[in-house]
Amino acid sequence: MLSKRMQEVLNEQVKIEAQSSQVYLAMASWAEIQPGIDNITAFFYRHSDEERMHMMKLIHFINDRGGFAVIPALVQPTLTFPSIKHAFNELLNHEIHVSESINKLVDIALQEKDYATHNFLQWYVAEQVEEEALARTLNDKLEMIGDEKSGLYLFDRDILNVSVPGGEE
Ligand code: OFO
Repeated sequence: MLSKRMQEVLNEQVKIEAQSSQVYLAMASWAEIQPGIDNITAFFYRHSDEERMHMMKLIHFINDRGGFAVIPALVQPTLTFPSIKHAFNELLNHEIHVSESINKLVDIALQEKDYATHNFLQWYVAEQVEEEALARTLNDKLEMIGDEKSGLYLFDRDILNVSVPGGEE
């Protein structure tokens, strides 16, 4: 059984994962109307889907443990970006913020001596390590490319084979 506090903070995480899904969905929609970046567009759509899955996993966990998962209202995400680089930079910053939030949850699970939730959260801890690493790599590549069109062409080609971490449930 979840404590009231644990339930509250897990529900806050439901909101963060839902918001992440919206943030990447907005990036995908913006990318879709930019010329020639179809694979970047697909990457953002995939990322949005993964975040929804992270939210669903939390919802089931809360309800399975005797709590009540609250479906949250969301904030409108950023809709347009000055460049692809800006969008990926926002993605990295967003993932850093999510990692901090997961770490706080882990702390609280330990304070509450809730070892089942602590165990459940380890999946998210590992997930955030991978997601941040991927976001950093992509940002580094974009930094190297600068404004070069040919570099962006190759970046878009290569991202086709990049899988977003944490796809499996
Ligand atoms: Fe939910 O993994 Fe990123 O944010």
